[in-house]
Amino acid sequence: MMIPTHQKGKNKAQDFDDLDPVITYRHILQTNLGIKDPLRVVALCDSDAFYAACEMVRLGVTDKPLVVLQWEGIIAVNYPARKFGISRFHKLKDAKERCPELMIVHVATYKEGDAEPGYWDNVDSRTHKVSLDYYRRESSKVFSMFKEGLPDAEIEKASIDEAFIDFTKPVRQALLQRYPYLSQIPADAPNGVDTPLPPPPLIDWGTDSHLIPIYSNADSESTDEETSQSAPLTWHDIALRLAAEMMHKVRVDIATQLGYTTSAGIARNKFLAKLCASYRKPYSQTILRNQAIPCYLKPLEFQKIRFLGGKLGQALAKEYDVSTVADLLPVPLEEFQAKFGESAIWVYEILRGIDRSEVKEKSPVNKSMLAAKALQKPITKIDDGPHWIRVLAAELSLRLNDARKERPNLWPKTLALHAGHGYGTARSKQAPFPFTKEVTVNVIAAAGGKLWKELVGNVTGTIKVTYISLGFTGIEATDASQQSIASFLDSPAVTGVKRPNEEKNGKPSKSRHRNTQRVRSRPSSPSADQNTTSFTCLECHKTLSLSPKLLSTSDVLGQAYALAAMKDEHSDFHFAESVAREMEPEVKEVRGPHKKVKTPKIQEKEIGPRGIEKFFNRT
Ligand code: TTP
Ligand code: CA
Ligand code: CA
Repeated sequence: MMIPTHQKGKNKAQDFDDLDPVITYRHILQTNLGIKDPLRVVALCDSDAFYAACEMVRLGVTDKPLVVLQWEGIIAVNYPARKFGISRFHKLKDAKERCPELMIVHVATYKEGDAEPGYWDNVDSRTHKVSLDYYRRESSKVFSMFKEGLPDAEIEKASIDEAFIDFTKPVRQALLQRYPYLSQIPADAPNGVDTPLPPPPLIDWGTDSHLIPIYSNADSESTDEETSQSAPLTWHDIALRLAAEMMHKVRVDIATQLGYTTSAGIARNKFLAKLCASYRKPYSQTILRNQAIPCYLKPLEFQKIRFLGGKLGQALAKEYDVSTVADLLPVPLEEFQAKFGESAIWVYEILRGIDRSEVKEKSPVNKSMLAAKALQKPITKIDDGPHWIRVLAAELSLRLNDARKERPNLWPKTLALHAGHGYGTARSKQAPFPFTKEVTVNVIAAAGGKLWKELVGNVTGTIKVTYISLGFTGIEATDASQQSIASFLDSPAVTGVKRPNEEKNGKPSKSRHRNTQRVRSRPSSPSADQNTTSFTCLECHKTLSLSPKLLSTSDVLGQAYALAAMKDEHSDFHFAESVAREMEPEVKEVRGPHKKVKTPKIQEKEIGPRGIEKFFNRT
């Protein structure tokens, strides 16, 4: 381990000094302490081999080795197949060699003429488009079971197969119910409500969870987990235990009712919960007690921590010539900030297991939906556009109608068509979406077809389109009176369709498509999961694309990895930015990856390249 000499003697930074905070009656009786709550408990629950598990449920397979393919690349491997040493990084040929009886399922795809995606024998990326709709639906089912099973918890869907669950509220209720004496401040309590709680009772950690060892010499494989836990119990430990019981019950219910096994991590914050969720996959849950945090974090290679992967992790490794969290602990905060900018405080804190982000339920309505396709075989004739528009329309129709099952009055304001060559500026057209009762493939394809004509109709000479997307924006719930307008408008006798919102604004649109306009940027959209060469960030709506050099190769898997790495790095940027925003008022002007904040030139010069952000891919 190489520690710069000038840091010797500055060991204060190594302290994990808040692992056993004093917990008083105020802490148990007050309910709005937020992230400062010493009884805070957060879990991350992730589905095991999710796409593979979805396919197993669909096909009624229970324990056969199975992988899910997207074109030539393996994107999910079930646990029976992992026993053969197969991973996502293998070529299909190698995977088959390792396990000749391997079941191989290609993800569903859309092809023209079908309103629903399907599973076909011969899929071709030149004519088909990947559909993740089935996985999205199964994901919603799992998510609904979290919500039903844990009505008092705050739940944040973090990705297609994982969710953060803030157990603080239900755990507090359970604590007061199980230990009712906690709600009575004793008459002789010296500091009233600020008196520490009495010592906690002894508890049995049970058998439903693994426990991360507290001592580094405890070999967790061979040592009885209970004996590696001999640190005095705290009320926070009891809170973790109660959360573990609730988490376990929901996980068992999900496995029994839906057939999906999940793994969960339970700890004091989101970062730590996520970090320990995969401790013993599959179908397991893990508790990280506060006392176990240092022992768990210190030996970790910091570049494997999601937030410290990518260029920032590389820069840290290079700067200090070290690899583990423990190696970086002696670096004082001031030094991180001098080298990497003010917002480097989050690096300093993450290394100590501190994460101040909240579990926040996201809005149930996705404001936009995008169906996109990168075309290996470019569209060169205007007449070839409608094929892809129908394919994209089928996906949009399915997704909107899925969303409408939950909220029947959802309505998209606008339909936008983007077509581009490579990943330069896309040409776009958008128009108010016609107000019809049923949003069928035909309705969308007709509206999209019209946009296509407007976009390319007057182009003379050849066209070359390698990227095409169709998207809804401004999806909102209309109210009941607007719905009756919808059914009125739906009648074929009605022409000159008006949209309720436009009526409210007193500016009825003259015709469905008259106010189409050129827009230069890609649409605001959720991440275009299916696109294998670029993605649009959910948060900043920026589209990031693979380099033309990589795109010109036929290394589909290499492209997939590069794209995954780019996504990770980009979301790390947002993480850094959000932490900086939450904690450091003076670094509020840290630029997002999408917008430039004008700063006086002189200041820019003084600051130089702006801190941490230079370590993130921004295009
Ligand atoms: P993960 O949760 O990363 O992996 P997993 O669920 O397959 O396996 P594990 O048991 O280790 O959690 O991803 C969830 C799904 O997302 C996965 O089943 C397939 C999809 N996915 C991709 O399509 N491409 C990728 O690069 C990754 C990482 C996942
Ligand atoms: Ca998973
Ligand atoms: Ca996951």
